[in-house]
Amino acid sequence: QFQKPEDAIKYRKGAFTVMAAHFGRIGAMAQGKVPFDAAAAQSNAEIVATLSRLPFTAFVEGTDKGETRAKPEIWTDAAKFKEGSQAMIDAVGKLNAAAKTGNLDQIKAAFGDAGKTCKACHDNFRKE
Ligand code: ASC
Repeated sequence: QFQKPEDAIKYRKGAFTVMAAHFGRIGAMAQGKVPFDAAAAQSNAEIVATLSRLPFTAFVEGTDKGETRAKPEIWTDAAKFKEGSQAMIDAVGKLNAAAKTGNLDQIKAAFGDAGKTCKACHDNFRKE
């Protein structure tokens, strides 16, 4: 699937970068930094939900060296990493469902929950 370890690293970082950009656009609305736009929230949440499924195929063994902050625990504690990644995928799925309702309070709540699942993996599996 990936020719070289660097390709896998680039791929997953790219997916996370684009996901963070779109997640952040919802966050800006959730935090009142930009006016709420239900259609924009919906479109951003859909992108986040799709992207959330991509990076984890690229945590191939041997890709903890080079331009990455991935901790070895990703591979030594793979079950916990998998659980954390699934929690994030589920949470952004709920954010996507909330965005479809167009209800800002629901979006705010789901955004907060999703952010916690991002942070949990960063705390456990990402170097400073
Ligand atoms: C973001 C983003 C993350 C998460 C995380 C939540 O907007 O880019 O990585 O939220 O900061 O704690």
